[in-house]
Amino acid sequence: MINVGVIGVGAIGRDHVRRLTHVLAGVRVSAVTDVDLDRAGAVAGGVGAGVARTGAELIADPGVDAVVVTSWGATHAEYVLAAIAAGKPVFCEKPLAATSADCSAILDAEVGAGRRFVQVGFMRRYDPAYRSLRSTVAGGSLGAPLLMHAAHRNMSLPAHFTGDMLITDSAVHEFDLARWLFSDEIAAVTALTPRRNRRASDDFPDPLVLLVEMAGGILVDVEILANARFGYDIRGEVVCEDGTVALSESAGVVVKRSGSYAGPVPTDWRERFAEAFDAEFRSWLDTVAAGAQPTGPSAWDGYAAAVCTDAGLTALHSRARAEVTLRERPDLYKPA
Ligand code: NAI
Ligand code: ISE
Repeated sequence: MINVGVIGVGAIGRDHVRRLTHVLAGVRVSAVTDVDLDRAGAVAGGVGAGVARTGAELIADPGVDAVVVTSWGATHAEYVLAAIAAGKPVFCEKPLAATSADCSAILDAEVGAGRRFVQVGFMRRYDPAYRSLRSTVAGGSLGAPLLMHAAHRNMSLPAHFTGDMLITDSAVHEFDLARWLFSDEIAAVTALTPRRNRRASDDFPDPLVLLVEMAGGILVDVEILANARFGYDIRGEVVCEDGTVALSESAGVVVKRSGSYAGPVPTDWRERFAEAFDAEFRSWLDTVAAGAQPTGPSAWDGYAAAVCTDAGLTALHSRARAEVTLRERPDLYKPA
């Protein structure tokens, strides 16, 4: 039985506690913490876990074999570094850290330790539809990929969500996806702000369009829409020389009646990516149980995505194309 400690039990922290308790086998949540200790107590009480007063205390707890970090992005680096220092596997929700400099410090810590401890929560890599999209492109039957059209539409976002978070918290998924889908790095990012949604405040760039240039020449356009209202709508279509491949409408039934057809649209990431979240944790827990290094998205992937979000912020604020320059990839993160 793997004993997991969870730091930060807000929206996704609670969902992962549920998953670790009721969905996945061979694991239990042994400790939780949150800056809101009442919230930590309520969650811990529901699953028979202990409450740690701080993240540091939870990481040091000998009853915690592995750590899940689901607090706010700006707090991730501190906990991930502490877990590496304690020699414990750590699953960190995206973004790995708030800046590429913080991510770089995490790379240095793993390189110093001589092994990987970190898996980053880029769960879309485990989504069956995205996996099929990727294998179709890689299979080559459609010819070389040229373009990708992507849309990331949230029904609404929490009140504390800032304009910058549309890049650091939302578009970070597309940056990782583009790198993974095309096995290529991102070279530059440009940000465009079309007519503002009437539901957005003056300084909130909703919608936002990012033009993402891959090093190999593929161009990815990403629509970020914060107030879609009708549902959580994640779209992706890759245009290749001899055809296209796209994510289909959500799984489920389609009803045809009176000359029209309709089907369900998910309401949020919990629903749309439930299978992907389960699969990413299965994969992570398998490596934890085996005492092996994680095989999922690495600290390098978290770092590369953060360099892209840094560039996206520069592009948004300067209204200029921002280039992406990565540090040299340490051997630890080179493909075997
Ligand atoms: P939230 O605001 O609902 O929950 C965050 C929790 O962390 C709160 O309970 C807060 O009190 C706690 N917290 C904040 N700072 C802390 C600290 N220093 N130590 C301990 N606890 C602390 O936020 P949400 O939506 O759950 O997001 C958390 C993280 O998960 C973010 O990094 C976000 O980007 C990521 N996320 C990932 C998703 C995905 O699709 N992979 C979906 C939603 C969130
Ligand atoms: C949230 O943090 C997530 O990661 C969701 O997957 C994303 O759709 C949303 O925009 C973010 O705020």
